[in-house]
Amino acid sequence: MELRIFNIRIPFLYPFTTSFGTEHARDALILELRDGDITAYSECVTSTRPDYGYEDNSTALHLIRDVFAPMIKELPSPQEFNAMGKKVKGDNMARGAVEMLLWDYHSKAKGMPLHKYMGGTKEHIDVGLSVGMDSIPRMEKRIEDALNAGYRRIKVKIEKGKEKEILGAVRDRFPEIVLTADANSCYSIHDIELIKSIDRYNLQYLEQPLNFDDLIYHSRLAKEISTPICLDESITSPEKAQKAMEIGACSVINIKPGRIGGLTDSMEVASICRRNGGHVWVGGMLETGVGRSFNVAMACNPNVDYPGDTAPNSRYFEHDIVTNPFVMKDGSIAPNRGPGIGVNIDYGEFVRRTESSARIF
Ligand code: OSB
Ligand code: MG
Repeated sequence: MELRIFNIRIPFLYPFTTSFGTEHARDALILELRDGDITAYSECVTSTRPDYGYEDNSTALHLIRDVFAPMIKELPSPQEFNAMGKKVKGDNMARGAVEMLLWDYHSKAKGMPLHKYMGGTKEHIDVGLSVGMDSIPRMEKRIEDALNAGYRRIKVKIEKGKEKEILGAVRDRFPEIVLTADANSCYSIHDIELIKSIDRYNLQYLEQPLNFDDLIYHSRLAKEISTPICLDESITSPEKAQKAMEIGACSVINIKPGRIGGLTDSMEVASICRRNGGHVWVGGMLETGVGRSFNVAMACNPNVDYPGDTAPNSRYFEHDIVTNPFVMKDGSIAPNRGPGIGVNIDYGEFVRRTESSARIF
C-alpha cells in the first residue's frame, strides 16, 4: 500500500477575485492511495494562503502527513476515521481530504459510484455559477454568457464599499434572475446600515457577510435584514450547524465537504439544516476535477435543495487533470457513473502540473 501527496498548480484562465484577494492559479494538494488494484484520490481544499480560513497548504501538509495519514493504515471506513480524526482540534480541510480519500477507496472497493455509495438519490444536479469581482462590463459579460449556457442561479462576489456598484449594475441589467452575493466575511456588525442597503436587490440570500467563525452577530443581523443569510465559512461542523439554526444565524447553508471535514459530517449538516427548515447547497473551492467530483457526489444527497457552485471547472482551467471533466447541459450536471469518484486521471497533465510530491507511507 502506498500513500502519496502531490502539490499541483493549474493556472486559471482569468484571475478570481473575492473580498479576501485575487487568485491566479489553483495550488492543490492531491492525495493518491494505491492498494492492490485500487487507486483512490482526493483533494485538500486549502490554498497557498490562509485567506478563506486559517488553514493553508503548509499546515495541511503537516496535519495530513504527521497526524491523519497514520490513522488510515488499516483503511478504516470514512465514519470510523471521522470519529478518530475529530479528536484533533480543528484542521478540517486536512482531515476532510483524508476522509474523502477513504470514501473514494471504499466505494471503489464495492464497485459503486460514490454518490450511490453515499445514499445519494439524484441523477442530475442543478448548477449555479460563482462570478468573481472584475470590471462591471466583464462581470456582466460573464453573467450573460452563463445565463445563455443555462446556469440556474448567479452568485456574485462583493466587498465592502462595492456592493452598490456591483449589485446595482447586475440587477439593472438582469432584473429577473435568481441572484445571490457572497461577501466572504468582509463586513462587521457595525456595518448593519450598509448591509441593510443590500435588501433592495432582491437576493435569494447573502452569503457570509460577517466574520469567518461568527454565529452570534449573524443571528442579530438576520433579525435586521429581510434578505436571508447563507453561511459558508462559519459552518465547520454539525454542532455549528445546529447552533446556527437554533439561534437563527442563517436559513441557508453552503456545504463544502472540504471545510466540514469530509462527507460524513457534510451529510449530517445537510440533514440538520433541512430538519430546521433551512435550505442547503454545495459550494466549491475552485477545485480540480478530483475535488469537484466529491462536491458533485454530495450534491446528489436528497437534502440538497438549491443549485450549487458545482460549475464545470472548464470555466476556470484550460486543462484539468482529469480526462472526463463534468459537462453541464441546460444548467444541470450528471454525476460520474464509474466506481468511486469516477474520474480518469490525465497522467501526462498530472505530471506536468506537479510542483512537488512525497510518499507518506
Ligand atoms: O466563498 O464560495 C466561496 C472560491 C474560493 C474560495 C471561496 C469561495 C469560492 C467560490 C468558488 O465562490 C466557487 C467554485 O468553486 O466554483
Ligand atoms: Mg462563500
